[in-house]
Amino acid sequence: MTRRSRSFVLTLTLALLSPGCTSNPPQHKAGLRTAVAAPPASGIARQMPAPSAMQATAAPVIPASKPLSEPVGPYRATRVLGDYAGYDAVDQFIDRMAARHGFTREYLNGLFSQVSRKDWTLNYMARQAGAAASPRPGAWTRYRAQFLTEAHIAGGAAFWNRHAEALRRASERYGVPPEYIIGIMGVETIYGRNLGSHRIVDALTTLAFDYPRRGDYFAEELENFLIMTREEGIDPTEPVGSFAGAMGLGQFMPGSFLKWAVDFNRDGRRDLWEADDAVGSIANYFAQHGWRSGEPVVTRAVVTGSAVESLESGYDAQYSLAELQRYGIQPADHCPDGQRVRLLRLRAAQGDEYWLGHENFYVITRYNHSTHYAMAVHELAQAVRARYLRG
Ligand SMILES: [Ca+2]
Repeated sequence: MTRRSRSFVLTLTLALLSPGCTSNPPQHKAGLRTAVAAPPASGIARQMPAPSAMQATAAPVIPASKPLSEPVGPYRATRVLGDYAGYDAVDQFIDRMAARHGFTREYLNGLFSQVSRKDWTLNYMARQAGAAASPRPGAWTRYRAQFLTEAHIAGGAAFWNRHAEALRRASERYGVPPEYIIGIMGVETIYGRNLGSHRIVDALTTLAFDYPRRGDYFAEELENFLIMTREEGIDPTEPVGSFAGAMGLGQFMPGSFLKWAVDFNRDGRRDLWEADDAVGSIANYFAQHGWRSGEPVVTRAVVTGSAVESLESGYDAQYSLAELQRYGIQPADHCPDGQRVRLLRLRAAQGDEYWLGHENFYVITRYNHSTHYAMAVHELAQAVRARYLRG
């Protein structure tokens, strides 16, 4: 049996089982999930100008617990017309969506006939691919200045005041302090001010079929997006967001939406453009990635001598405190006992700064694989907290 026909049988089995099993979801869910390979998605986040949750792996998440609902929108065609006419890869993608998820080809042909190829995005991605990888002196100071602005800090304190109840509830349920939830939204979108205006279906289709370097990743996100819009009853041409397909206040990619978004205001929908759902979803994302309630994020390091320069640094570079001590590196404050830390070097305008990143720092990098990103979230969180408490 081919993979496609096997998927079709599984989908059919699922569709037949679902109606009578609402109180006991079928046990096929896990098997279906693992039937789809998840490619690594690292690397691209560092090349993005605006941070986003696109680091999350794009393994399609198959909604086994709900019966299939009808996709939304008046789309119907016998073949794809427009920008994506004649793309074999698009036709194959449509075949896969039909076999694996029960979409009709007529609907998807009609939908993809409405999609625009975004040449601006392709040109931008091509330029980014050649960008320098290692930070130059002063890089951290320049990066930080984009996010530690008055608009970010005052806006964060105002957001906290406006949404105090949801933030308190999320903090209690998931163990994540409000200021870190706010820090993510501040860095990502300035609390909804910069949500992006690119149609998600255009962004993901363009990157899936015209950007070979990461085409597989974006094709899986496109698959997740179509599942998401069907589950949530949204016309796929409606959602807008970043040029790379990230959505809402926290800029979730569709795969992250399916796995970690929550209906935190309990209105029956997961809507990441709505503040309460965004707050709960970001807190859930952190909790599911191992946030440790009550533990610190970073500790400043005091460095003696120059041996530190021979050590690898970055959010993946882990050491024990004893190892670091041999290289002249000590924490400036008390650190949690017995834990390994990550040695972080930030290239500030006044010289390099060294910090020790704890587990919670690493959790922030799961949102975007970047030391600069996680440090900006941390510093903004602290600045917003100070402003909020000042009143
Ligand atoms: Ca909701």
